[in-house]
Amino acid sequence: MNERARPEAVANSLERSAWFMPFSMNRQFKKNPRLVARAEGIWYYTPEGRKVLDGTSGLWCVNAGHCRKRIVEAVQRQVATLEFAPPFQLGHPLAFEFADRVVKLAPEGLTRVFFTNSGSESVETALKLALAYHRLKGEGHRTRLIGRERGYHGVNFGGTAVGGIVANRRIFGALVAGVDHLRHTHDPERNAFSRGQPRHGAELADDLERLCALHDPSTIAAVIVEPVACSAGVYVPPVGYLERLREICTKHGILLIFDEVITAWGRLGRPFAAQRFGVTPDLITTAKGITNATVPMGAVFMKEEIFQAFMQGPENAIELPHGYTYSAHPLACAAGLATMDVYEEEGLLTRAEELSPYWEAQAHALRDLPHVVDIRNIGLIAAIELAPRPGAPGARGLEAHIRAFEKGAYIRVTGDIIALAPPLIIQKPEIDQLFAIVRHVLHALP
Ligand code: PXG
Ligand code: PLP
Repeated sequence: MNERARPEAVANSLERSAWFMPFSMNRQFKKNPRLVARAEGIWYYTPEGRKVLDGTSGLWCVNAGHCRKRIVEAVQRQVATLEFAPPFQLGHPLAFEFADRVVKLAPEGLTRVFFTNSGSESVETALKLALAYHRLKGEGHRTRLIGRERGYHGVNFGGTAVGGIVANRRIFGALVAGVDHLRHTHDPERNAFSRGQPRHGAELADDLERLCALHDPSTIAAVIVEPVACSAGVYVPPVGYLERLREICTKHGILLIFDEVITAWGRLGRPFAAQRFGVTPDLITTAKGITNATVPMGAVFMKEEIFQAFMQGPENAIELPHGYTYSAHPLACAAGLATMDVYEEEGLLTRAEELSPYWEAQAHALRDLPHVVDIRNIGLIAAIELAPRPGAPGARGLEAHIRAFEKGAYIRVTGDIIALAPPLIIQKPEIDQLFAIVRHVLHALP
């Protein structure tokens, strides 16, 4: 056996590793690494063979569970048949087939799709489409982009700028000019321990009117929000909030972008959160679950009218000077088509709706455990917010994450908020197992 096949040998020497890990505590992690070497269904396996329940679908992306045979085999066949084809001025059949397949699942009116390789690239693409669309319509004065406090829109320049997580922004300078932010919707005083959508806060959408008054609405190109803000700690939209945001955008000719990188592909019991909430944006960004994370891919869905705005010039000119080397990569398209087969055959795009009442009850049963100050849930997502240790925000959350891994569950924490979002194939006894581990950890946690 060579070194590469021996994970223990890797673990022993990680402190000197060349890998600059993303969004990680590099030095601390490499001293005491948590590794997984194999996965199947809802389970990860450590190099020693210990089973760990994947409570977060990887990073909110492995919606159909790990190493699904059908997807794996589709990718294996594709890599041996056509491993790459340029997407600029050349095509391969799977790209067209996949595009037509996914738009059928999209909210009514979002009829066209642009492929990227990640959520971050989807966000950049959507923001650029919004700016270009207005210019093509003779409204080039619409240059401002509006995000929201606590929003996460990936890590590229545009997405970092419209994002609203301070820790992700402050060391990167001025970012992009002409960006402003709506206030966030978190209101624990009125809404703590809400089940599903909180009752209070629809009026927070009127903050967009404040920004319109400040900047003049004719300067604003687009508003981008996550229907459920997942990354910063799971903030479910108050009843009526998204509807109100939609109304104000329509009134002022502003494009509404839903960033559904996490919420699409069944997480809320519908293919898209837009369908779950009955609010249709002009553009939707997705990634992650579109290929069950087997091969990186992202996609931006848009209304027909936006697509058509680009199709007006001479036919011998490039309509959109934008795209990625790996847009519609053959392996991603093959993985995506097989993923849609699995989602459809197993009813996974609506399964979260069936599981949600049970999930909600199990989550809220943690209410009286030590440190718990709020519990939020929707679809197959739950957040358990812990009180921070005095003077050490995040320490309790991190310790919960480490202890849960030792006890056999991989759970995501952001600061002192635990976020759970298991694969959509999870069964009720496994939901019990996941919450039993969280319960055990919270009881023992100082
Ligand atoms: N938009 C949203 C709403 C996201 O959740 C991105 C954009 C960026 O996607 P990429 O594929 O470029 O990472 C995301 C990604 C977490 C976590 O632990 C969340 C994401 C990524 C990594 C970790 O909450 N969301
Ligand atoms: N930088 C250089 C020098 C390149 O040539 C390219 C693509 O050709 C890129 C960046 C963009 O890479 P990608 O298309 O993979 O995003």
